[in-house]
Formats: sequence, C-alpha cells, structure tokens
Amino acid sequence: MTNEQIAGVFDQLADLLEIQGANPFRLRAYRSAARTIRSSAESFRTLVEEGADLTAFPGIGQDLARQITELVQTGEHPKLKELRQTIPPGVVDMLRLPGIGPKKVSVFFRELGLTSLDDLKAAAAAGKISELKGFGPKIEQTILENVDRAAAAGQRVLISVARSAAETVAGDLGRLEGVTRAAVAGSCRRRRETCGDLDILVTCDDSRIPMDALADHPLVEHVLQRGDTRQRVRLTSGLEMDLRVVPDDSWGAALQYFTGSKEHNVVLRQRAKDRGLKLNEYGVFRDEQQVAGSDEAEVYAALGLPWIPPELRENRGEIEAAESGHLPVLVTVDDIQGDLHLHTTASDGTASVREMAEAARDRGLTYIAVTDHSQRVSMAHGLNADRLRRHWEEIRRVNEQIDGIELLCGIECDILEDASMDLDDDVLAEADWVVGVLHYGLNQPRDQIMKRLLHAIRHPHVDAIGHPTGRLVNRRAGADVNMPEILQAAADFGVMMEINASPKRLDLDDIHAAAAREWNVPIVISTDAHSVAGFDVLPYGVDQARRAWLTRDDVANTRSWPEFRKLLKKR
Ligand code: DGT
Ligand code: CA
Ligand code: CA
Repeated sequence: MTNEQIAGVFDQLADLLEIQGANPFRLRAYRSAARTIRSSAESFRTLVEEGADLTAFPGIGQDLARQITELVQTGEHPKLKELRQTIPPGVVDMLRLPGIGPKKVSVFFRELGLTSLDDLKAAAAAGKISELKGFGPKIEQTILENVDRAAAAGQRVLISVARSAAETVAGDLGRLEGVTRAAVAGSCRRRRETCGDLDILVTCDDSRIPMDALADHPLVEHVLQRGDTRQRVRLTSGLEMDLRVVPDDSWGAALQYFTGSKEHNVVLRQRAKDRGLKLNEYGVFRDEQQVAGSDEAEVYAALGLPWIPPELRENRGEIEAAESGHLPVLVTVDDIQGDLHLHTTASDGTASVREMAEAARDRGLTYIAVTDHSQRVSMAHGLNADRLRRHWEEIRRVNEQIDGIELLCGIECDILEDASMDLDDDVLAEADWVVGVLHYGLNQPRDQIMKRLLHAIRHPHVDAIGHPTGRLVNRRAGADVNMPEILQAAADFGVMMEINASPKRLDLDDIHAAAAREWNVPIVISTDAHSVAGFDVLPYGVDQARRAWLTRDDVANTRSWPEFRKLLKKR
C-alpha cells in the first residue's frame, strides 16, 4: 500500500462518517491523519513493517496507529468496509457536486432515500429537493446544472495543460479595455502537478466585460453558471474554469484566498482571529475597518508575516517558517546553468548533437550532458558499447567546434531487472556523466527494486538516478521504493537524485525532493529533452523543486560545470 492509498482510506472514512452524521472531532482526526500520511516521505507501509512508532507523527495517536497497522497488514479497514455496506457508493458520488457537502448528501440519502447521481437528478427534476427543509430552489438548480458533469468528472489535468490554458485566458482577459488586472490563482498558481479546475481573477469596474469575453473565448465550450461577479465555464478540453471579478481594493485578499491551498487558508484565518482580525476574500478587517486587501503582501503583513511564495502554501510548515524568518529563498529557472539528461538522433531524439547544443546555448545554458539510451531500450534505438563510443567521439568533435557551451559525454544507462548495469564497467568508466534508470520491471517486488537502485547507487561510475520511481503523473504509480533508504545510500555514496522536469513525470515529486534535501542529497533538475522544444519543460521541474522548498544551493546544476564537477564521486 502506498501512502496515497492509505491516506485515501482515511479521507473516504471521514466522508462516509460525515454523511452518517458522526462526531466532527473524529472526522477531523481522520482528515488530519490523511494529510500527515500524504505529505510524509517515509513509506507508512515500511514503518509498519519495521514496527516503528507511528504515534511520533503529528495527529496520529494510539488508535490511528493501530488502524494504520491493521490496514497495511490486511489491506482492509473493517470500519470503512462496514460503512460502505450501509452507504452505497453512489451516495458518495454526490459529493462531487459544487456546494454539496456531506451534510446535504446525508439529507438526500436519509430523508429521500437517494442512492445515486441519477436518483438525485430525478428528484431535483421533480422539485423534491426544494421541498426539503433548509434547501431552496437555488440548490435544486445547481444540482440540475451540474449533475451530468459530476457523473463524468473526477479527472485532474497535468500542470502543463492547466498552465497553458489558464495563462492564455488570463492574458487575453488582461488585455481587455477596462480590465486593470488579471491573474491565475488556485492550484495552478501553486504549481501543483495536477489541477482539478482553473481559477482566474480579474479587476474591472464592469464585470460584464470580462464575463462576456470569456463566454466568447475560443478555448471556451460553454458557460455553466453566471452570477454577478462569478462565472464558471467549461473549456473545449473538458477542463473547467472559475472566473471571479473582484474589486480593486480587495485584489490582494482575493488573490490570497483563491490561491489557497484551503489548508493554508484555514491556518491563516485562525491566525487572523487570534489577533482580533477577520480575514476573508475581501480583505483583513479590524471591526468593520479594512486594514489590508489591495495587495497580497500587505495581507500577509497585516497578519505579521512576510509574503509566502504560492508553491509553499500547503500548510507544510510554511507559516511557522515565515513567522520565524526562515522561509527558503527558492531556486529559480534563471539559476539553472546545465541540463544533464537529454537525447539526440543517436537514440530516440529528433535533433542532432549540434542542434541540441545550439538550442541549449540559446536558452542560456553553459553545459549539457548528452545522455542517449543504452542498448536494453531497443525500441528507442539504445546504444551498445561500439555505437556509444562512436557517439561520444561525435560529441567531443562538436564540443571542439562550438563556443559558449560545454558538451559532456553521458549515457542514460538502464539498471536491468537483475540489478546489473546495461553496459560494462569499462565503458561507463569513460563517461563524463552516467544517469542510472529503471525502465523495465517496474512492478517487481520491493526487495528487487531496492536491490537494483542500491546496486546502481553503489556502482563506481553512476553519478545520478534518473526519474527514480518511474511513475507517470495520473497514469502509473511508481515502483515500490523505500525512499529514505535510497536517499541514505545516495548521501553515503555521493549520488545525485533527478527531478525529471517532464510534466508527465515530475519524478522525484515534491515530497521526495524535500526529503532529498533533508538527507543532503544534491538534486539535479533535468529536462529529458528528446527535441529542441523539449528544453522548454525546465520550469515545471524548477516549480516542483520550489514546492519541495529547494534553494539554489540544494540544486547541483545551478553551479557552473567546474563547480558541478567537484560534486561528482569519481573526481
Ligand atoms: P484544484 O482545483 O482541486 O486543483 O485545487 P484548488 O486549490 O485550485 O481548489 P479550488 O479550485 O477548489 O479552490 C481555489 C482556492 O479557493 C483554494 O485553493 C482555496 C480557496 N477555497 C476554496 N474553497 C475554500 C474553502 O472552503 N475554505 C477556504 N479557506 N478556502 C477555500
Ligand atoms: Ca482550482
Ligand atoms: Ca475552482
């Protein structure tokens, strides 16, 4: 069981208990445990197997520790199983509707006996919802408008897809006459690896201007809801977008509120209360008097805090760090000097060594390692020893001819299913840079996966582990890796860990990259470019590093080649 799966069980438990009307303290305990488990770099499965004391984690007491242990050992949670038998899965689906939480769902289920979105749709169409005590025609309307979509929904999109749509729309709205400001908020601004929907904010005296323009925007399929200051649309891609038109003097507060995360906002709002203030999307208020609101940094300042970068706003210690003046100075795209993972026509890339080198130089890089595939990846035309040595000669030749960038002879070498390397030691010894990777057998049992990774890390010529878990965002869970053990070995043997910047991979993820920092393992952010355009994914890797709290120092390829070189184990 992965941490995500364990956390998912406790989230479901909380939802079901809430529908059942359970004690709010118990719900909160389950949700907070889910959050702790999800944001831990240590595998709870391993901790249980090793008999570790789970109560050392915040929010996990004796009872939860026992539940986690049982869940890991048996793969089942008896209470969840029992709840699922009393509350049909279709009831839980109703939670996907906007504005419908567990309390309302519980009324639908218990008072009307509705057990699916279809039931709910029929009840709303028959006017039965607005007859319920405490429910009005507005809720009925919302249900009818959204129920079909909720039945189809649930998919999150990659940050690359989200950013491109959100920034296009925000840019276009920002150029409208009368619109003074436009920005992307929500998970997209926090640069989460996936987004559930997009959130856009604008300021304009006449809210009809941006709303009409959005309704007509080429990326928009149709308008789902329109109010005085809020509009929800569906893009042609299926992704949904919320537009909010906010007053000028609330701009900063709205940006803060709608950037989230919800967890970060909850803590901030409590902090405001503790200081006798009120914080909402309109500003910070003392009594009825606005003390901040037009500027986001002023909102934080009113709460006694410096501005916090959006990537950190997940309630993972950023408010405490801000309070004590220990916010990290996060790495930026401009800090990156070299790219240590890319392909050419020698294996499965589309550009030559020279074309890749020139493109890298145009983007301001001062060195690249050309790392084509090794022979095992036959589909990608992987290189055997002979072809690799000839390829390296070509790289050296181009390196002599070209100015302004240093080319390194590298290889992306497979770590085979039996834990041996795909090329002989004498070949690897000749490389300037070796990235060891798992491509095949990702479903092997943990012991074998660990044997492979540890063997590569201890190998005298391996410099870094590329896309360490092999996961694909939204598509494939990574190999079963005990990350702390890997990081300890990497620290001991002087091996770097990659953040693969491809938005499909982002591997290491934010949690694991943060752990690498704790273990003092240098991170290298690489594009894995297979074409000239492939270099453009670099910002996604840097954003992931920022979400992991990494500074320039933590990222090895912010150094010049001579400085970077000093970090390599074989020098
Ligand atoms: P997503 O869309 O699932 O990728 O994640 P977000 O973070 O974009 O969430 P979304 O779109 O539901 O809401 C945007 C932001 O609005 C969210 O990050 C924080 C704020 N927000 C939404 N609902 C609440 C709430 O109930 N309480 C608080 N404090 N903030 C909220
Ligand atoms: Ca969102
Ligand atoms: Ca939203």
